[in-house]
Amino acid sequence: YIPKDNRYSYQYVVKLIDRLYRNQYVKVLVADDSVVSRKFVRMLLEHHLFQVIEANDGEEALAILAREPDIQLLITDYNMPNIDGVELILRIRESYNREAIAIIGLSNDNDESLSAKFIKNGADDFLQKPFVHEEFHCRVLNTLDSLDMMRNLWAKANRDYLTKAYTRRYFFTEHNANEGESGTLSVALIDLDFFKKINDTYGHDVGDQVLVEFAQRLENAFGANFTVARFGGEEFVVAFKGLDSTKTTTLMNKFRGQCEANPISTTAGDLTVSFSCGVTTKSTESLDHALHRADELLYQAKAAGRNQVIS
Ligand code: GH3
Ligand code: MG
Ligand code: MG
Ligand code: MG
Repeated sequence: YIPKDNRYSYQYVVKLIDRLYRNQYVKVLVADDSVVSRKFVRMLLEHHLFQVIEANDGEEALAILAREPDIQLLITDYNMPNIDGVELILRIRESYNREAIAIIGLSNDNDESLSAKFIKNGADDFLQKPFVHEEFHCRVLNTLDSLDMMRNLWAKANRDYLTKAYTRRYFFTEHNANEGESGTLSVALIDLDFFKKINDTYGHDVGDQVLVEFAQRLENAFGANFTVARFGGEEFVVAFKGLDSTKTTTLMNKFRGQCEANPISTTAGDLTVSFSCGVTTKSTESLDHALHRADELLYQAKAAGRNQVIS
């Protein structure tokens, strides 16, 4: 795999080897109506260890994407029956942004405006057929590097470093993006009870272990249509789409029971951790306003002796 041409830098070769290792887990979709062209691109990709899936037109590419959400790269031809490559990209970009999937356009048309057309409509890059193999590999590599970088940045901004729960920032931006959506939304504001005592007794590391496990339990507790975010130190929020506060309270109480019954195992032994919770349903008010109410209910739960959910 190491290029014969020794002008490549040591760093480039190291990057290539690292990339080759990761390529085994990367799915690439190749959409092209020409079997010869498709097989050729498959051969080049498989030479670099990628998992390749083929589509012989745009419709098939869309169907494959719908059932295989973990495809990282689409390489698409321009001229294809029914929908062409640019139209295909336009449709994909309606629901997949550049962090979701990278796209490279291909064509053997002599139309000089085609590369700009591809890129303006959502492709990350374009290659004129026939191309030099080395150029193909460089462009695929660069495109996937950019995708990785975008995903890393996204994760850093939107996932909490310690618990991997969503950040406060994600919680609000996601909600603002869906502001126009109708439907019920309930929020549960959670604060661990006497958490400072865990830190003081067993140390900050053990406190961290509790936070990680607690966030994981929240993430696994409620099935679909909910979002868990870490709001502050030992404070979490869960937003439930389509549930009123009565149903949300029932779910939170069930979760509270599970926490009571299952101590969290840490390096300092098994620790039973309880939490207090305020639950409310958002009306036409702002999210801030609803959270403020949830915070007051949480305060009441603390004042009433902790380890309870109040709505
Ligand atoms: P209450 O039942 O009233 O909520 O009591 P509490 O002790 O949980 O409340 P308090 O707000 O006094 O303490 C929260 C503690 O959480 C204080 C802070 O040191 C700790 N904390 C915040 N962030 C982290 C973290 O990332 N890791 C660890 N280990 N502790 C944290
Ligand atoms: Mg074609
Ligand atoms: Mg607190
Ligand atoms: Mg607390």
